[in-house]
Amino acid sequence: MATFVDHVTLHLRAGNGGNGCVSVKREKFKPLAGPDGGNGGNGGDIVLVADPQVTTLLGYHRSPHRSSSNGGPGMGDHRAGYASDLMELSVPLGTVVKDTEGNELADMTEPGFRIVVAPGGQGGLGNAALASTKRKAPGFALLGTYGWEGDIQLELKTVADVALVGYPSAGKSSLIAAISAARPKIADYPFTTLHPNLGVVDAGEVRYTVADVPGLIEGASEGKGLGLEFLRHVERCTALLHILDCATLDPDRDPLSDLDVILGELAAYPVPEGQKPLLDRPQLIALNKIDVPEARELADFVRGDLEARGYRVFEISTVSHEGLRALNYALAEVVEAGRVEAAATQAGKPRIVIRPKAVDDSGFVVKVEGGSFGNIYRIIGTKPERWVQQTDFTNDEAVGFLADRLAKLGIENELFKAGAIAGSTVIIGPGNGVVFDWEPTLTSTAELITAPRGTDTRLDDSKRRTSNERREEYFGRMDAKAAARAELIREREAGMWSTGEEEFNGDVTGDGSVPVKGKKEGGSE
Ligand SMILES: Nc1nc2c(ncn2[C@@H]2O[C@H](COP(=O)(O)OP(=O)(O)OP(=O)(O)O)[C@@H](O)[C@H]2O)c(=O)[nH]1
Ligand SMILES: [Mg+2]
Repeated sequence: MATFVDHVTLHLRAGNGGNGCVSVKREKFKPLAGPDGGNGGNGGDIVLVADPQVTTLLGYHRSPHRSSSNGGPGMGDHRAGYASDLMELSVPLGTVVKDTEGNELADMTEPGFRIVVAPGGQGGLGNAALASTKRKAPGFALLGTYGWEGDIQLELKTVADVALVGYPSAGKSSLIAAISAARPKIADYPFTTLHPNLGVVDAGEVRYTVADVPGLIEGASEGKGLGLEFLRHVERCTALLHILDCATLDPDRDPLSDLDVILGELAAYPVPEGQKPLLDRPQLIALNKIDVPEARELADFVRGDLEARGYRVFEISTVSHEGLRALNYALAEVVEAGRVEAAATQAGKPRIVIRPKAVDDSGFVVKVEGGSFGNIYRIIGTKPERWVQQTDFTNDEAVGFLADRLAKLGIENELFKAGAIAGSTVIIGPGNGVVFDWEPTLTSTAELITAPRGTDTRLDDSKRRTSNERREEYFGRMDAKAAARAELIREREAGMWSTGEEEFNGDVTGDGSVPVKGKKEGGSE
């Protein structure tokens, strides 16, 4: 049995960038004639391309691991490394690309549509490219970065104009075989069709596609029979054609109740956002098997009822081919009308101009995490993480270059603000990342307190009192003194002090009513 695959998880690994080269040009009389190490080549991207020639995801089902090649390393004498070719994976039209969380990345409905699903790594700069007026002979080069590695999901949704729906053995596959060149399996047992079949029909000027999906039964929305799973393939159709079996031997079934059951199941199918629900699309009815005399009678009998419900009804036989022509032309008409409507809505829509947004990878955040040996400061950001990947940690010059780059980005300031001190643990990147003991390069106090330029926070909170404050303070002190003296005098009068008149020489400024013998009288301090 041919396998039908409409769902694949691809495991991708894009190529890594090549390392830059450290090299010094040597000539006979110029042993150190300047740096000439070339750049590493970029790793290959992995690109999905919508290709009308491809009809199945089977190849990806059988070999889901795909990887593009790495970039070559740079070489001496300014030779750049090999830049890897991108890898193109052709997928059928109608493939929906999702990430592992199920977020839609792209809908490949246009032939030739391309999407980079796994970007390759960047090649590292060689020492020739790193040379500048200040650093004339760099003794280091940058390493290549890693290519993207991960999983994506591909989901195939057939693109057809008309979808045939109905009970098993109603004659859907027979109809597609009768009106198109498709040759699906036909047999008199239910669920002959296990996957959708596509047929192309020519009706005069109009050419349209018809999809036959596995039969539906009552409870399909709860997973009975083959369930509603395959309705995914009719999501994009313009019109539905109900095939009703008028020659069924089952005494409990008749075309009208069959139709109601199918309508109920279709109503339960959730279409993706932004698309018309299945039952809002044009629907036609074909009463099949009228080559059988009883079936023709039954068809004539129910026709009126169906027409009264507003359907266009066709009596057909896929065996004798009766009524097929009229049905073909009617379907062509509906499809054509649908195309005109779609074109009109497209024309009415503002034209979408896609301007690639500048990728803002300049930002970074410092996160403070508690650890058993004090706080850990984690730096998350595209640039710092990439720079760390590009650094050869066995080369001190390269490490110094990294430190300069990080400081220039403002990471030191942010670390100060977050409360880091010399010796704090700093990690760049998620997970274990790269761990440093931080040695700040900033030294002056003014920088330490990170005040804006032209200000010094040390001067801000001045402790000098105003003269008013001083005066009040002075009077307050005097009042307190007077109160204390008055208290003492009262206590003495109350006889708490036996003698001590001689020792008490102070002035009375309190209530002053008690004459006290002393050396000075009425004087002030
Ligand atoms: N007499 C008669 N038999 C028909 C007609 N159309 C289909 N059949 C028979 O009905 C049976 C089922 O036909 P299929 O085309 O396989 O039905 P289907 O709707 O595709 O069924 P599933 O794939 O199981 O959902 C076959 O034995 C056909 O020969 C018709 O117009 N007249
Ligand atoms: Mg079938």
